[in-house]
Amino acid sequence: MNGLALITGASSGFGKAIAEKFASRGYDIIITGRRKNKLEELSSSIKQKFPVKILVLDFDVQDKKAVDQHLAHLSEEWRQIDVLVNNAGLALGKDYFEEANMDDWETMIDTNLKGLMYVTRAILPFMIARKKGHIINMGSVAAKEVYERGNGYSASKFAVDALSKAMRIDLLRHNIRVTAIHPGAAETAFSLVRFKGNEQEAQKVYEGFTPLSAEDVAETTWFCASLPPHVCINDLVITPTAQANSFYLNKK
Ligand code: NDP
Ligand code: 8X3
Repeated sequence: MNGLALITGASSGFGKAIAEKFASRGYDIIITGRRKNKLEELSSSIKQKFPVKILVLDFDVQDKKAVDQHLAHLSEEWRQIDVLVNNAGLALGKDYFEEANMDDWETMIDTNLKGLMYVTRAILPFMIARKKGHIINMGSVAAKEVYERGNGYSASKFAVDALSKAMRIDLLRHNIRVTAIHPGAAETAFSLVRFKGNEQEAQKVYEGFTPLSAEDVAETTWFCASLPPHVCINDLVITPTAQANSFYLNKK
């Protein structure tokens, strides 16, 4: 075993690819999400390929009690977490501020921001006791620039950016690395979730250019985690070559 990583939102997209990447490098993994069947499927497929231990935990990161029940009471073996990847998150809707659904705003803030805080607080005592650890927070280009109709999602990701900076300062005395990764357009279930199952709308997002893949983001996450312990990537923005930032996309 080369280490232990906990990856939230591992039932799909980036989290799934990150779990596979870490397992391929000999890491034991704790994989979390709400869809237990997806996590179990991933666990079985990884175990067929790599000799690693996997703990599946299904809970909603919005539910503080559930987060604590699942994470604060991990057995000694599963407390030795070297890397926490706070990846679980979503966008819901793409509407003008005055028209956006307030429940969508609340779900994004409760998941992307508060969920990340709950998970991190539950895990931190284990890292602090070991005087080491690496927290990797999944931000977005939407954490760097606000775009039209991105209001609530951008706000939640700006908060992730701010929190990553704050964690890096406060956790300095505990020798804990904090990295924020900010991807641009990547083809996962992200847009299908954002557009609430509307496949046509979701498909349009990725037309006319080559988006990032989940594997691209997993490779980058692994890169950050695999650097020597005295090196910390603070902030990393990764876009497709066809994308400069939230505004400029070179679509054919
Ligand atoms: P997916 O929809 O493919 O995956 C999202 C993951 O988050 C799923 O595993 C889902 O699991 C989990 N999740 C969502 N809500 C909750 C919740 N309440 N409790 C627990 N788990 C939850 O999208 P991506 O892989 O693309 O997204 C991963 C992260 O990357 C998100 O934070 C997203 O904002 C960010 N991102 C995505 C970009 C993109 O273009 N794809 C670009 C920049 C950032 P389940 O449904 O089983 O609970
Ligand atoms: C996802 C990228 O541009 O849809 O975080 O906000 S974007």
